[in-house]
Amino acid sequence: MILVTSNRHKFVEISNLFVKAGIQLEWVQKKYEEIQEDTTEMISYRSCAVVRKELKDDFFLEDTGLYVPSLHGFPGPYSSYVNTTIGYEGLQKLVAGKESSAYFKTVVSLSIGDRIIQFGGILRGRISSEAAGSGGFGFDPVFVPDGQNLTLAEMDVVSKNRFSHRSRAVASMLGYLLASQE
Ligand code: ITT
Repeated sequence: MILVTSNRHKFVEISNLFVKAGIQLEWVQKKYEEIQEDTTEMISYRSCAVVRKELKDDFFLEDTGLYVPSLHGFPGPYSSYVNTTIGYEGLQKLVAGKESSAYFKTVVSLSIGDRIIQFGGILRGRISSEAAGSGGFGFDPVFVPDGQNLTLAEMDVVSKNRFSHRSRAVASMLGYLLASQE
């Protein structure tokens, strides 16, 4: 199966799950055109539809957003833009003095045969006022999952994969792929 992403961290996290499932994963490192939409589902779907025109083999990609309910869901579908502009420090400032709960949502879009099938995964937690850790990427240094004391950036890939938004979405897709192999 082919994963299309420009992000090496995503590849490392996902390949770890594929190794466990005994399915080979090939990485096509590509920055595809991300069409701005109102939802992570639509960004993922539309991106998949664009890449599908060039890539004839079956593949998947995923889009992830960080949603903060006290900011009315912001940055959500604008997470990429927020990450490259104000970064997690800017997000911490926006959340300061407000309810800090937040969640990541990953939507995998699998292009298989003549269909696009989506799989979702959510991780709930909160935005910490203190950044910590040097692992992971993006908002990981300020995101503390529910039931944990550490930020995602303080965890290794195997620990993050135990409960992350991405691992949940990919696990659903792997279940589908393994069932359709039988
Ligand atoms: P693609 O090539 O796969 O699109 P990307 O890095 O642009 O890679 P997204 O658009 O899905 O990925 O990510 C939106 C933003 O959310 C981006 O700035 C990431 O850094 C951040 N992000 C995504 N997944 C994350 C995670 O597991 N932990 C922390 N931040 C994450």
